[in-house]
Amino acid sequence: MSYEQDVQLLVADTNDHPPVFDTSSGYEAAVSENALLGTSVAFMTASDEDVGWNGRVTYRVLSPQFSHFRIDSVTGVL
Ligand SMILES: [Ca+2]
Repeated sequence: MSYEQDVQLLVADTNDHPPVFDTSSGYEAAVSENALLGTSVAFMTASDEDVGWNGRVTYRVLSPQFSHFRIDSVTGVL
């Protein structure tokens, strides 16, 4: 007795690529001491070769020394 069954396999992407920042233009920025609160001073951009959720890039400021800055988690505008 034998039996055959077709099976579909879904190969899902794994999170095996880290985000890579585009530093070709650098991230140096200067801001005037008289700048208004909320002034944009830099734009960060990174890409991730993974697809879907694993390729999603969000931005956060982690260093306490930059606690006066806020970054848009989606756009990367600092
Ligand atoms: Ca990734």
